[in-house]
Amino acid sequence: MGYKVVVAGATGSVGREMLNILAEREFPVDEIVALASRRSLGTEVSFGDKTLKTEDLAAFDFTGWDIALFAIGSDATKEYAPKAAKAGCVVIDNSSLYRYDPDVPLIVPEVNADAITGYSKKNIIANPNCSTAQMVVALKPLHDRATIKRVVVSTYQSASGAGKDGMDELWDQTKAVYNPTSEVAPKTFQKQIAFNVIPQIGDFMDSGDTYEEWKMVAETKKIVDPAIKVTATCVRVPVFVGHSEAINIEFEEFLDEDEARDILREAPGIMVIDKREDGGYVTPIEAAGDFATFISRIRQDSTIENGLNLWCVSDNLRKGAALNAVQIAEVLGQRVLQKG
Ligand code: 11C
Repeated sequence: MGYKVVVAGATGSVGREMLNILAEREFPVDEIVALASRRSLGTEVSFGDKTLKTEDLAAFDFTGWDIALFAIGSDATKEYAPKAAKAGCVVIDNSSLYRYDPDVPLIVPEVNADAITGYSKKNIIANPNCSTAQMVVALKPLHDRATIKRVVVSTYQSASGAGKDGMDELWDQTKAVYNPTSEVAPKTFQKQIAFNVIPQIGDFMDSGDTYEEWKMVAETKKIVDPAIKVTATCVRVPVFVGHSEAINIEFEEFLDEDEARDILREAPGIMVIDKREDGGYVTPIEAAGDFATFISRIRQDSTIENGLNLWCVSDNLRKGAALNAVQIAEVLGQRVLQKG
């Protein structure tokens, strides 16, 4: 016996990946429905070797459905998540709406799977921001060994973090660079993204940080440890899929780079590719389509007593969104619902 699963936002980049990953990981599905807004109604989406026709989210009755994976943005989530949760369907939500709610667990299964029991307060579980998810997978095993005091992270985030519109803008602007008569003005991004980098992801806050930077701080504290100090600079780069991060970590205790490499090699969800030679590291194009968070360039930071630097790359649509949501569904199934 398996689960009755809903994927809401099934025609978006993350929703499509949710369906792919449910099929790839052979999640025990008895019945599945792909929901979309009226605008994309009837669009066909793949689920393994099957094709599903999307149904209307606005008219859907969640009664009798076990798990709903939501990839519909905060506004629509505000309307539909309480409706689904009230009908007894556990919502795993990819938007930021519930992430900072103390009554909603925010989960990265490799890090804090035990928090799953908190789901019952609202019948909702939050999926973190993509740039946080891959970073905390790397931080947790190191924190367990040497206690992290402070993290300084700079991100290099792909256009797909802004969905299909972001990828289309990068594609169209790139083509237009070779055809100057067809200039494509920035719309999804604040400045030209093709052949450029943009040090803004999300709106500015009073502190001068952007919302994306604030999320990395707040989410790391909620998922790993509130005592960890984080400062982030988030940058959009002209890459289609795969977020990269240069992470500087200061520990309470000394942690040797070789020991850190060994710890990370053994840690769940991580692949260490760290050869000190030309090309002996992972780039986003290689991480795209994969499940793993890749760690490279592990080295001592000799400017502080207990410091390390590393390079962290992952598929933002997968570990950063759809894969993590499906992993949460797996934990929910195995530990709580126990139907599969
Ligand atoms: C980006 N990280 O790359 C964002 C996308 O809070 O789930 C995901 C936003 C979020 O633009």
